[in-house]
Amino acid sequence: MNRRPLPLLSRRDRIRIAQVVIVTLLLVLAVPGKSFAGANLLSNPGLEVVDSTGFPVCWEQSGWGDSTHSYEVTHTAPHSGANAMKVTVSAITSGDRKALMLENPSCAPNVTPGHQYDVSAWYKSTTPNTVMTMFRHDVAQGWVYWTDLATLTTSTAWKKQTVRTPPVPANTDQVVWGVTIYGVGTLQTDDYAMVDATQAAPGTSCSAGPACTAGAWQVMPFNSPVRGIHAVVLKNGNVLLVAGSGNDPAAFAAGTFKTAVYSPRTGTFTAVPTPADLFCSGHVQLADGRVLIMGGNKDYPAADGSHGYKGLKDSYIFDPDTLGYTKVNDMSSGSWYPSATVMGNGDVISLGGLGEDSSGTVATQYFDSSEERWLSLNEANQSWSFWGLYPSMVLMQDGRLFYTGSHVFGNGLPGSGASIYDYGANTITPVTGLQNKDQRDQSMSVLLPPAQDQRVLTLGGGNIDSNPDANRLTDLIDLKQATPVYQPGPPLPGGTMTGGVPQTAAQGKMYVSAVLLPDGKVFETGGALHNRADPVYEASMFNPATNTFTPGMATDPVPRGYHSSAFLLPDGRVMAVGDNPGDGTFDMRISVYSPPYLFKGGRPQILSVAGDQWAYGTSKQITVDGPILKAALIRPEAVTHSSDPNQRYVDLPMTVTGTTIGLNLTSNPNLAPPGWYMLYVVGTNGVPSVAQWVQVK
Ligand SMILES: [Cu+2]
Repeated sequence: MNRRPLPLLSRRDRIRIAQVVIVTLLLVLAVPGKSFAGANLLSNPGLEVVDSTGFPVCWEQSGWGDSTHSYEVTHTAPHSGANAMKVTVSAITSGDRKALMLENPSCAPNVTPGHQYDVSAWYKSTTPNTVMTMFRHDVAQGWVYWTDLATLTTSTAWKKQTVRTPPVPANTDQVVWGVTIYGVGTLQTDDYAMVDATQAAPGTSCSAGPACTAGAWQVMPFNSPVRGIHAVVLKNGNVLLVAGSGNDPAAFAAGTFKTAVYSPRTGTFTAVPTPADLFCSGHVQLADGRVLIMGGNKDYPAADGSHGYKGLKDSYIFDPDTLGYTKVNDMSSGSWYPSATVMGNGDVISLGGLGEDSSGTVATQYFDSSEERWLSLNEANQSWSFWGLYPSMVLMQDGRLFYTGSHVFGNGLPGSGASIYDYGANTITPVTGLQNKDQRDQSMSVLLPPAQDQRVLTLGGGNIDSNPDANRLTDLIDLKQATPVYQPGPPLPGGTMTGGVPQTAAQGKMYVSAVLLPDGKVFETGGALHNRADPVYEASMFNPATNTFTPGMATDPVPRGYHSSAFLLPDGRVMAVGDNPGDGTFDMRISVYSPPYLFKGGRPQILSVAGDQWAYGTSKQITVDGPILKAALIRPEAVTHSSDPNQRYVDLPMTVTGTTIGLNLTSNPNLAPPGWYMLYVVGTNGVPSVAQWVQVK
């Protein structure tokens, strides 16, 4: 039974000859140490959960060469539980057979470069021709052979083999390992374990050292080929990075506009021909997962000062399947820095930005998703209001839009700086309570998890015109109230400036990134103290259940100020791109954050989902490999300039029957606008699964 293609066979083949030598060396070098009380990082370590074919979940049969062999999940005298794995080779002329962990993001344990791990398995073997073998996932090369660890001597009784790995090489994020048999005989295994052996942490559930509480960043060993100003997570897990001219007037003059699609699992990029200068456009995923892109840069400011930035009317749909842009009709007004919010019916409302003549766009621009076109001015309700640049417009459960006060460039809107816009009734109602509304430039607003609670958090901000120290303000609002009013939230934790200089008590940050995580917390990261200057190194975790920040999360080693973004990847990590300081340079580095939950144990496995289409108000059955705490849908991000008004986390109440779970989707499309979502479950150890993609419709 081939459970997946085995692209590594040739590589494994090549290293076969060297194995005996390596094993001998490692047996000398790798002294098994005492194991600490750290979490077992493996999924299904006891082989107790099997899939529909009866084979253990997260394990696979592999190997190469010419042999007569069989795999069996045996129930006869396993080391513990009901299952052990038995590999029998009855004749062999070349090659080997392996029982190996699955090389996928869900099953492969996450590791930290530089750390060592104690790996162990219980076994019985009738042949000494056996070896524990390890592969690693290199962020630039994919899965590659890493090392052999230890032979398993013959034993008729259950015996435990423990070996400590060498330090994990740089640029590694996951490993898999297993046992190989390359002689005639029978090898049984059971009760695998893998524990971070780097930090002694007796009595805790995590032994990964500081990463247990702070998480950890990795800077990729390659750069983005484009200036990562706009980032959209696509329905296939890849990331659309749009630069257009990338804030480079020379590129604009040359007509050089760039887009790349990044594949996080392979570290590869695909260049996409870009039809217009989509620099500072708006973007949002449509119900079918294609990306609607609107506006962009018609011109840079004139050298003689006769005009400022001008907005394009152009609009395109990017298709993740064909990697192409298709033009749709023009918007009614030019849009440089427009917002884009998807509505419960799948239509899109775009507000704000600068028009073709550099003046503020006052039109409400409405994209009809069924006709796939922008309505003309008089087909859409018009309030003729200027909403500023990238106004954060969050869809409320009753279909109105909450303007959070988060915006880009300069002062907030006149009045209280926040409001509720009812498109249908064509009314705008002021919302009070936003603190210091004229210093919330490039703050960030998020609809807190779960969307059902209808609470918004707005974080930080500054003002590029008056250029004060950015602030630590946060504001919370409960949109379920009849007359919602912002209340002051806890201050953003203080960070450090360049050189490790601590911020003063009054200093905060603008260019904030806030990312909803599968466990229902909000990771906030990045930022700077001043206009395109003075990066702030600070990251924290906001818990919506307690309205508190946990300070001291690991900070991105790369400055992330103007034109930076951070967003959730399907595997539960956070990716950050961009930084465009005042000297005009652009930081092309990519960093990826592993939250603390990735160090606390094996990941829960979503074994099956009853189809990827999901109608409102219905329950979807999934099966999992063990008890889970909760389940949620997260809308993939489409972020730029600290602005992603569509980011949301939709709680899925569960009907639990053992490991079969009915997930109940809201009947209100305003809580979960149609589109592709990432479905996560969270295990009892607080560790989230890798996402499964489902389409809500
Ligand atoms: Cu910009």
